This record gives sequence, structure tokens and C-alpha cells, in this order.
Amino acid sequence: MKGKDKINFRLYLITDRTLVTRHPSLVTAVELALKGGVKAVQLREKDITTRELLDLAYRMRVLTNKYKAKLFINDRFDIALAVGADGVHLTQNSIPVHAVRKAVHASRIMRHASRFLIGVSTHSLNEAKAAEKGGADFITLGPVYRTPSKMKYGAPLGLDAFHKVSGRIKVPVFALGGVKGDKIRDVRDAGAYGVAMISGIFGADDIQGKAKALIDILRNKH
Ligand code: TZP
Repeated sequence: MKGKDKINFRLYLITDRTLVTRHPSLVTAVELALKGGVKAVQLREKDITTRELLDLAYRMRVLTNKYKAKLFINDRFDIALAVGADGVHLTQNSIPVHAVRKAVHASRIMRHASRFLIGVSTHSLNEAKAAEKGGADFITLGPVYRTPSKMKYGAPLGLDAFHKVSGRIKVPVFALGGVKGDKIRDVRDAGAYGVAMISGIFGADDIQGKAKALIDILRNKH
């Protein structure tokens, strides 16, 4: 399987348990999103211990398997391997993508090494090009719009810059940062293969309904 065929999802849910205030737990909230049709989840919980993260990752693996969805672990290649995740999502401070790609090729512990996916968070053309050159299967690019958690990094990229960068990248590009349902058409027109979201889903009262509505928009049913 090559290039874009490998990435069989258009909506990429990224976790932030601090935003889950109207549901009993992150696990419950993620299950609702999966029931709504989400097919890719990135576990991104930066402020918990390794063992807590591993425990959560195992639970996410059980849940994502149940709904035939892909699981990615933010930053932690070791935890992704330990729980049999579908891939890892690297940050700009993680072990570099080329090193993960090399390890995946060389690995005998991974029976399906060619299916192990590597996503990379990028914020500029240089980062996006470097991720692609290093062997990323897909990237997130953003923040596209203003979003509370990223205010401290200054102005967002904006739609024009997103368009310029995505036009020069061959691997799938997911628009991230302030993306909600009403922005999907714009980012898709600007070259996004799909959208990645935190608050757009976890901020909803009806997570299941929201996930379903977003997927319908991505399938052009509206
Ligand atoms: N990287 C760029 S923007 C962002 C990350 C992790 C946060 C996106 O959150 P939201 O709630 O989908 O705007």
C-alpha cells in the first residue's frame, strides 16, 4: 500500500482529557467519538507519568480495536510499540522521523512493520518538508486558526499559508488548530486531506452526534 491509500481516515481526533468536563472520563468521551464514526485517535496526554500513559494507551487500544479505528501515540514510540498501536505521532522535539522509520524497517518485533504509520506535527514549510523527507506517512499542519491552547506561540498560520505549504507536500496534510465544522470546506479547498481536532469534538455536548456530523461534512453530505 502506498502514499495516500495508507491513510484511510479524514478526521483525526486528538485527545486532551482536561477538556472532558461534561463526560465521566476521557475513555467514555473517546468511545462516544468512535461510536460517531471516528476512525483515527491520537493519544496526546503530556502531563501524566509513563505508567499512567501506558495504562491509558492499553485502554485506548482495546477501544479503538473494538471500533476498527487506528490508534496513534503522541511522541512516545516506545509506548506505541508496547501497546501495538497503529503508529506514532511525532512532535518537533521527538525522536526524529528518520530514526523511527529506520527502526521500523529494522525491527523484528513488528510483524507488520510496513503498516506502522508515522505522523508528524509541523508548523511551517521547512518542518513539513523535513517530515516528508524523513519518511512521514502524513503530517498535521497548524495552527491554521486561532486556538486557545496555542495562543502563546503567536499568530496562527492562516489559510493562505496553509494552502501554500500543503501545495508543496505530497503526503496527506491534516489541518489542525481552531478547525471546527464550519471551517472544513475552507481547509479542504486549501489542500487539506483531512482535519485534526481536539476541542471541535471534545468540547461538544453530544460528542457522538458531533463526530458523525463532521464525518458527514467531510464526505460532502452537506
Ligand atoms: N497543534 C497545533 S494547534 C493544536 C495542536 C496540538 C491544538 C489544536 O486544538 P483545537 O482545540 O483542535 O483547536
